Amino acid sequence: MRKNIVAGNWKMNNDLSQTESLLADLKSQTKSSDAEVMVAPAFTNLYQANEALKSSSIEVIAQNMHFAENGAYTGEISASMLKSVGVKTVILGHSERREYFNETDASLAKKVDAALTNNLRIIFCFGEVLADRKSNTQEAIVESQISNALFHLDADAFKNIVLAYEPVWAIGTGETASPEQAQDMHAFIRKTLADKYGNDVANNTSILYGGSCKPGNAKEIFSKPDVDGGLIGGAALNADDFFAIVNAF
Ligand code: 3PY
Repeated sequence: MRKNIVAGNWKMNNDLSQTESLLADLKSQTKSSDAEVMVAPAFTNLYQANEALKSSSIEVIAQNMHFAENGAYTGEISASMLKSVGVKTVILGHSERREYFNETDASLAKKVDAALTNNLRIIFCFGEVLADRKSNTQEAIVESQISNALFHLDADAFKNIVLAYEPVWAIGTGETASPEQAQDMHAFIRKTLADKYGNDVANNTSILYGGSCKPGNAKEIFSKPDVDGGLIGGAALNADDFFAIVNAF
């Protein structure tokens, strides 16, 4: 059966000492839900974060990676580099990567393949922009993002894939999809998976919601049957807020 997951995407926030201090705050929190908990600090702090969380159940994950194994890609980080500092899960396709770093379905398909080849679990992000929602094309957009980057895979690959629906109009804007809008899209995503791979894959794949998820709205969003947790932005930078979300199941 699929798992509930709450993952904190720290984005480009927190230097080493701020990372250590937030991790200490996170370690002092009490988890009262069954959710798997993950945090994604900056690349520079992954090693120390992993060391700091060794005795805890919080997993340290990465925010991105390159598709090549190594080579002349100045400034980039490979899957094996992530593995060498203890990372087992990577976020791919976040809307900020798509918008500011020109990531496309095609480049993401290559990253997906590289991550799976290296036995990394993937949190694969996608979602429509406001203009798509206004023109009521959000389902077609989401379906194309998923199929272009993932549907060359076999069913077995989905054991290592978590999906994260993040409507771009709700990221960093304070806007949130209503719990009903989230549920409608998550049900559509699950049906898209079922149509391609069958009910087993569809029912066993966790689908997270991302986009201004916070302590005040997490409970209602997570109560929806097809929402299996959240990818959390701003609220993940405060241990009390983050754990209020973790414990919202
Ligand atoms: C947000 O909620 O701002 C996110 O981008 C989560 O990844």
